[in-house]
Amino acid sequence: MKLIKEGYSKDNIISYGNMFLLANGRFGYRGTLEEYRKNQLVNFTALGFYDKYQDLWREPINLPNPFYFHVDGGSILEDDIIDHKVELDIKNAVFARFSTFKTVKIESKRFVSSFNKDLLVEEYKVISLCDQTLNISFGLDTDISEINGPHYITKRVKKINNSIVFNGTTNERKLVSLVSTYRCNVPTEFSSENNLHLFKINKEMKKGDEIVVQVFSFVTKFIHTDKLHIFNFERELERHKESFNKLQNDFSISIYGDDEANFEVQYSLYQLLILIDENSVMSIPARGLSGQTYKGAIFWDTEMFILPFLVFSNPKMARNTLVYRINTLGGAKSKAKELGYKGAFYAWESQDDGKERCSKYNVTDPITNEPIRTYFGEKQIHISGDVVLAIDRYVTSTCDTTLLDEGGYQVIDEVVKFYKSFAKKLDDGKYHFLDVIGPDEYHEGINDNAYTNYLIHRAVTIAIKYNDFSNKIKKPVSLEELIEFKNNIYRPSPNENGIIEQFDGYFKLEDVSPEDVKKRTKNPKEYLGGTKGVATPTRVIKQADVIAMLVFLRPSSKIQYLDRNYKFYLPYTEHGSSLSSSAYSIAAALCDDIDAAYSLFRKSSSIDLGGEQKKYAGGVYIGGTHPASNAGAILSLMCGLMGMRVIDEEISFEPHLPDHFEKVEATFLFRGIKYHITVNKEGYKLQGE
Ligand code: IFM
Repeated sequence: MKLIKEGYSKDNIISYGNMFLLANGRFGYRGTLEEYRKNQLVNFTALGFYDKYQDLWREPINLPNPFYFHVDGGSILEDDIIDHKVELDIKNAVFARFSTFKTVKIESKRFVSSFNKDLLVEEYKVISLCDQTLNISFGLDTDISEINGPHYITKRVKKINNSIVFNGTTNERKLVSLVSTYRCNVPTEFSSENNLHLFKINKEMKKGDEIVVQVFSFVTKFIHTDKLHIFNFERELERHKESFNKLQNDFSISIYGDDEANFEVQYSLYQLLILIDENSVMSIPARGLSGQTYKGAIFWDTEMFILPFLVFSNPKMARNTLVYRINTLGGAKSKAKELGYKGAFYAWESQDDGKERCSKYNVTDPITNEPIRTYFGEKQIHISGDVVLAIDRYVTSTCDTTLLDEGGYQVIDEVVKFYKSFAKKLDDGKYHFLDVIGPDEYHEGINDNAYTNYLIHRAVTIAIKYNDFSNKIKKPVSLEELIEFKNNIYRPSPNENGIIEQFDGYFKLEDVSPEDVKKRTKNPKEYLGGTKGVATPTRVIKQADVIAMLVFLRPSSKIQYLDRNYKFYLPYTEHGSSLSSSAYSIAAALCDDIDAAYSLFRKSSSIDLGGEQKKYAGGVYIGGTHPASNAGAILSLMCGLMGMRVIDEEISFEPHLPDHFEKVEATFLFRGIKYHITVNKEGYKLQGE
């Protein structure tokens, strides 16, 4: 199955870079063409390898580009193109390019090895279309694309035989080494100039003659250039495919009767599978490995959207993302302490060490370029509860309780301790959570956000459930205290119309639609929320909030209000975050609003395929891929349209399929058993292996 785009337009350079992204959970290489440079956003991004330059945002580093090629008469940036096509084989994670110019034809194939995680491979072929003398150059481009760089204080390049060895030192004094070997079927000369370290060919060519270059680029300090001869293109390609295919063994999902939607789902799955590294000690950043956007940070996206997919498809990787939270507990405790609380307040934007990396000025005014003060890091306290919920989801879906002993329970305890120290017991004898931000980030500093308060109640319930597991560790909060806390957490109740108020005072805000609010902006990139945002005095919200609470937590005493809340909040929701549509799609399906469920599901599944996507938050570029939306699409299909429910460890389905779907088939893991499910409008058939 392939994603194919024909023709060339410079307007697509950035979006195709995301769309044709290759990655292997450790490194990402954007789907750019070989003649591109940093202005075309060539990014070879490393997961978990961050650097800070001066007082700019700390972000993941990019490596130099080993796949730079320039052919006289064969550059899409300089020469007229006759035919052009790019392809992504999404079952095998292989990128290919075919371009015909007047005098040459170019064909290339590239993969980021899923087998050998430090290896990236490319084959580049130039076919002469006439008799001519041809100039070709290829090699390493060390003029690296960086948002908040420069990240290298030294860049040393050495040519050894047919290899180029790069050694760089970052501002944080970390060493980066990349060894790239270039195998070519004709002799070359070498020279370095202006950050381009190039092998050069000047050759008389007859019509039909071919020049083939194979590049093996290895990220390491330890490989000796002598060892690079061990790589064989075909063998590495086979190993890579085999390894990538293995990731698809335990999970698949197919829609029959809607080829477009089915393709988008397979593509969403691709975007998720390229982020799997079963040996990782890191988690999955909000923009995956598509570059440096959002500081390469891990947000609640992973716990609330990606992890539910991972427990069904790759429990090992699901566990890794939680081990990452266990390993970064220290960062969460320091953050709580710095802000005057006890326990663990996880970073809103978390990197390798778990410290808060969310800037106090996360967006800018697109007209004046002035930074705008935001409070995401200080006030979005739901992040800690999201981690607890994910731990519980992992344990209940896999039966792997070892995670609790290996730090999981400690995380739960420290989170509860944090919430206890954050809570204010008011005159009504209830614990309130004041001055927070909920998933709808537009309204800052609000009191008693429904999502947050219900989530905290659930987190404490989880702490009580696992209390026995914590025998070996010192408990920061006793069982009696836990029970007292839980029983007295204030959770806003539905009003006389059955609507749960998103936060205290929300109903009093101006009743206006997102479309009308947007008409009040002076610039299309303007940030709608925060102190000065046009949405702030209104009911317009960025994304699912009460609906996220009802859909993700399904509180048994409130779920009967889903329908009324869905109808109430949907018209106020801007879906300004890519996370929103999948939560609403599930709600819509459960409320039998199938048309809306289907179109919101398609909004999630097409996010990285050129559909609508927000590229700016204020003046700050936030483009890239959207793994949480990719996972959200799969969840909307499973938990919304197919109506999957897990009650008391029993799986059941209540289909809400659109009329044109013949059936949906899926394979997934649950509690160590592999299931096959077929759902059609009449019902479902579930089989365990
Ligand atoms: O985590 C989200 C947040 O909910 C909305 N802004 C973008 C973040 C990263 O996807």
